[in-house]
Amino acid sequence: MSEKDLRFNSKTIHGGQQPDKAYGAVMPPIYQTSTYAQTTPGGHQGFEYSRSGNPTRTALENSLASIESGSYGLAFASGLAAMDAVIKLLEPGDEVVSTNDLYGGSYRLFKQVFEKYGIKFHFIGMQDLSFIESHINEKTALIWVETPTNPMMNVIDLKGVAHLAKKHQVLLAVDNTFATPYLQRPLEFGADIVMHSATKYLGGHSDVVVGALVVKDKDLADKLYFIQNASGAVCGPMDSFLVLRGIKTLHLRMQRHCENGKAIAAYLSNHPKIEKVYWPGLEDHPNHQIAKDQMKDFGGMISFVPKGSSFTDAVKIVENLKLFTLAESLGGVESLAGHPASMTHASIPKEEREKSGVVDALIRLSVGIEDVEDLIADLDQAIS
Ligand code: P1T
Repeated sequence: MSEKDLRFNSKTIHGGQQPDKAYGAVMPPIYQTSTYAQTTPGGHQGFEYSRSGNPTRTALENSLASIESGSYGLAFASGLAAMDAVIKLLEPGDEVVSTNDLYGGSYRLFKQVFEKYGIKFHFIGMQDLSFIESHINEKTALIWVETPTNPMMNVIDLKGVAHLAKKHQVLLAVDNTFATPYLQRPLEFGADIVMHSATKYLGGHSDVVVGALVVKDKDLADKLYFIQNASGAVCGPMDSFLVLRGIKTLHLRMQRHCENGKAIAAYLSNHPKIEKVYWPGLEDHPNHQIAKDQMKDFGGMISFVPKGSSFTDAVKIVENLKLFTLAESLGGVESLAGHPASMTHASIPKEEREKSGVVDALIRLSVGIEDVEDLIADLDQAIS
């Protein structure tokens, strides 16, 4: 059976993988080496220096390409390092149209690092395709989409945006961290680049910081590989191994994240002390129909606002949680709670942040794969 014929769950385990050539190890060994012996200058077995390439990293990169329906994968030292490589494709004077609701660190990278090199970013709501199109001009080189967005859980029409990108001949990059390829595969909708913070669901165990890019086009892959090697923020062999191991159970974990997410979204929606729940699986979510069309299920990320709550009340709730750990990050097997305004999104100015709904009282949950009754009991005691 050719690998292309494999279904998604089989690809998480077998995609891009072969037993190791040396001893037939089923799991790619951790090639913890910086360099490789050469018989004559340039006479090596495919690897010469571990910034340029490492067999454990290659195994991860092949797996990433397979599960995202791409042809080429690139693994970086973090999600932000992967994004940094994408923006380095651009030239001074280029413009980027980006989602306005996105991870605070992504906003900080665009605004505080790359704007000073003459790249201009337009941060806009992406619910309306004609509004996106009105921000595309002859200088636009890239559309940057995060969907579902962090932390407001807006869902953006990937097929629609890919159509716009093709029409105007600009690149489309999609941060697929929240959805993972289990729920949606942006390259299948026409995106050019998929990006991940593999720190999250792909790794899945909160034990590693890694980033990833996947593309279909050879030229684009070559350009990104050049940047990866020239700038050097590569994923190390141990971290590559951990993410590979995580990917092998991605489908099982995601299934449970989605089931638990659904139960908790329903619990919060019916709670008299909760004002608003943001989860794309809820029928009253403004993008519920798009989510149904482009995602397999709705994921385990939920944001909510308690009724009449202030900054201090929201902080009190997250402090009262016992089974949910108060922490940055998401996507691990254990449930986490965060307060975006003071944590993950503190680097976005308050007025900017509040325009996209990230108010002081907002709480974000990364629902893990524990017994959901225990998670609900924990939320219950913390909210009351
Ligand atoms: O942390 P790093 O691996 O560098 O990835 C950055 C990143 C990029 N994109 C999205 C959608 C993200 O959520 C992140 C990291 N986010 C968190 C740490 C967080 O708690 O939201």
